[in-house]
Amino acid sequence: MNVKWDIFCNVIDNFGDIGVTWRLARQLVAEHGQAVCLWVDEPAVFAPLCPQADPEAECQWQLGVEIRHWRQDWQPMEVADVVIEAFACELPAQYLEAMAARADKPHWLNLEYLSAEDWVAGCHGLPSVQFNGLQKVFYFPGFTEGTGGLLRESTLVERRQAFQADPQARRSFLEELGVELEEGALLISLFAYENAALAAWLDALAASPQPVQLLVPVGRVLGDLARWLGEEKLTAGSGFRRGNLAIQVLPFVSQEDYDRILWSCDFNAVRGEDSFVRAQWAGRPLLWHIYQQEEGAHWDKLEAFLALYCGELSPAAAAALAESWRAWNRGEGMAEAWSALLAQWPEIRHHAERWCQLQAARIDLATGLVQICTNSL
Ligand code: TRH
Repeated sequence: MNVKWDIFCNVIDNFGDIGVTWRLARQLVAEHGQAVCLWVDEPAVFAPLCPQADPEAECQWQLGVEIRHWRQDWQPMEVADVVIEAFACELPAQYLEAMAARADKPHWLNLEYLSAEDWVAGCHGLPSVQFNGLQKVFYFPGFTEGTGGLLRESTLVERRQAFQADPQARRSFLEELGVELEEGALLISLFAYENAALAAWLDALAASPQPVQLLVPVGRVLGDLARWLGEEKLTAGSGFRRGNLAIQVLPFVSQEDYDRILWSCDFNAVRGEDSFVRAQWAGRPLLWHIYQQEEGAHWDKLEAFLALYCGELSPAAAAALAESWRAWNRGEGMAEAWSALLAQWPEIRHHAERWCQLQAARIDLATGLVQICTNSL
């Protein structure tokens, strides 16, 4: 049965909203044979994630997904069998009316933001009757039993492991990006928001006895990097050396290539939601720059994840890892935190793969959604 899905994405900020919905849409088509239309209000933000996309197009097909420009002046459209509003975006009023008028009522779900907090399992899957008489279900991604899982393509972990087991594949991929691996260097990727803690971390990396290569995709952290380097402006392709630290600014690449960057690196600094999850699938140690929320609500999320992630680490490794994440998000103290992290490196590295395997043993988000939505259609 060809089930039709409409996924609505309102780009609030950055790339996370469209990053998650584009990934979900692709997987629903490729692995579950669903017919998916992704409505996005800012197609220009979609284009960097999918370089072959046309940022101006009203409607286009990419990898089997229909992508449509979600305009303010909504034109009546046939309602899909499954309607996903991503991150509580507000559906067009006419579309809501058409949903209520449809003979076979559609499945209506709100896809929530990711959080490791305890309450998530209790709220995942809860229905709520809306003003138009329809029931809306709240779908919560998560890391534990009873939550909606994480986005993970069916062969992702195997493909990642095969890549990491093949040094030539890694070298060739990096060469295509203009990165020459230096003998014995620690390779780090850096995708972050503006961060006052960066300078102290870079000082520590430059002074490190081991050579370090830092890859920085263009983005919000470039201003802090430029200040530390004493440069006016940084662009993709530029490279610098300070002490034992070599820095390269990379272009923003497709989601698939960004995965390969994460798989290639020994350590990944990531941010937001989607790159945070992808770094976990890379099976390598990571540093999370969480998206800041009002009244510091993000600190509860950060601590909830740390409590889960560090649960099986020794007290010393758990403390080093947690303190480095806190320092990074506080904006100070990265020099001490980095040296404490290095002291626990073998255990933290081993744990990253173990955590990935643990999470990969759980149902993935797209499959979980399909189970909820298509079983009763
Ligand atoms: O861009 P973000 O900061 O998005 C954030 C978060 O989702 C946050 O939770 C949300 O509230 C806020 O937006 C509105 O970080 P995130 O989630 O990691 O999304 C980045 C996307 O960009 C992700 O899909 C990976 C992708 N990416 C590429 O495709 N190529 C690249 O070169 C890079 C650096 C990233």
